[in-house]
Amino acid sequence: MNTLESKLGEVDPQIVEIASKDLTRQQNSLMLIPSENYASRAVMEAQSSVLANKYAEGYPGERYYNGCKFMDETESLAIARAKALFGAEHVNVQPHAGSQANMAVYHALLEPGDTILGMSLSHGGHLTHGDNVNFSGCYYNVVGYGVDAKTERIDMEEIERLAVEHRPKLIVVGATAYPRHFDFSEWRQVADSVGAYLLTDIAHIAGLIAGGVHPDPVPYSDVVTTTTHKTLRGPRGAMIMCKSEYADKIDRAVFPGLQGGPFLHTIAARAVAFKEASEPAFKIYQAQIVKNAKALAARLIENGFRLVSGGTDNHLMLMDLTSKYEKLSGRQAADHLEDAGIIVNKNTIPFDKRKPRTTSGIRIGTPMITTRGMKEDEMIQVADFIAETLENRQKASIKRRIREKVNEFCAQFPIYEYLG
Ligand code: DSN
Repeated sequence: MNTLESKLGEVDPQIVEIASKDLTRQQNSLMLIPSENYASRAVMEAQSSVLANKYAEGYPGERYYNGCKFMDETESLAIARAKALFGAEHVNVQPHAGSQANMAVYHALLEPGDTILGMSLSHGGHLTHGDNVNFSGCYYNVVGYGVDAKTERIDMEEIERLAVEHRPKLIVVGATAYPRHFDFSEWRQVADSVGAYLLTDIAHIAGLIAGGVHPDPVPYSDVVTTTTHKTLRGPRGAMIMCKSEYADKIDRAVFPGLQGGPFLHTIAARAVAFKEASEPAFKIYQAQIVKNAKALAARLIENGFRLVSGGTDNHLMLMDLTSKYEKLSGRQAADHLEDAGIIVNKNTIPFDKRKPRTTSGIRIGTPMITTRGMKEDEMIQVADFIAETLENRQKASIKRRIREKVNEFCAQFPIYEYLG
């Protein structure tokens, strides 16, 4: 865990035991949730450092507390590294999570009741892109867009039509379950044609962008938000990047608009992650994530599964279960797979007939299995484990046997080495 492990074991053995059990689960499972990753030991050490002990409301050089010299150094370093990594004009590293980052952008640039155009949750968007159970759907007038029924890809002519019809003040591009690239220059053109702000939410693909294997939104967007713990492989947290002209508004929206004291220990850990992401090995890692996703997708298709849009360009894929097992829901499939040590999440597919708690699909991603060193050859085995489990989902003894095989397979790719 960290250098405090022995002390923690003395003070609170229950917490150590729970964390140790999860470490074992993480080692022995095929973790395929595309929004998760294994943060490095260096990231986790920074997170558990003494920087957690300080209030530092405000920004470097302008704090509301004394004693912030080293908080300023920490936050300035994180900002400088993020700017260099993404080529951003201005960066705010304080948002505690992705939802807060998006909320801050709306708070900075919109008035309640303004119109936003965002991807519907059921087609792959995020709750904060305007879903009606989220603050974004409550306080703003939301127009949702989805994918084309035939291609299951975003149709830019349809986006343009919606923009012209509804004149949004802000357009959100980004997704949590969209397996294809975004062409950000086209989104910029649409935003310009109606005078809208362009917000790009790269939470899922930030690592791919930093690694140069996904088109870069920064030159085209007014504001870019991201979490730091997905493909970027840092600690849980978020940040906002923007053009200089929005810097003051964004900063004031984060603090004092929405948050109080920043979490400097996680900001330190973000700085570590940005340093790791600027190293050549990170580019190789990101390229491998994509190669693995393509190999996994190809083998799942060979196993008779239909993937939304026919495949993937990024780190994730959406599997439509109805094509092979009409009665099997995403929820049931994810539970059966967990029985075999394979962790995915249920997910709606575009035009899903089932509800979000049930779903007809599962979402599968390669960031974690790539972190532990798996390559294209291993993707064949991973896809075959998934297929065999779903085919034998009612047979507990077969699922138990697959679980043992998954254990043995995972043992060849120890996460302990990566975690230090
Ligand atoms: N919850 C995240 C995901 O799993 O994609 C999005 O915030």
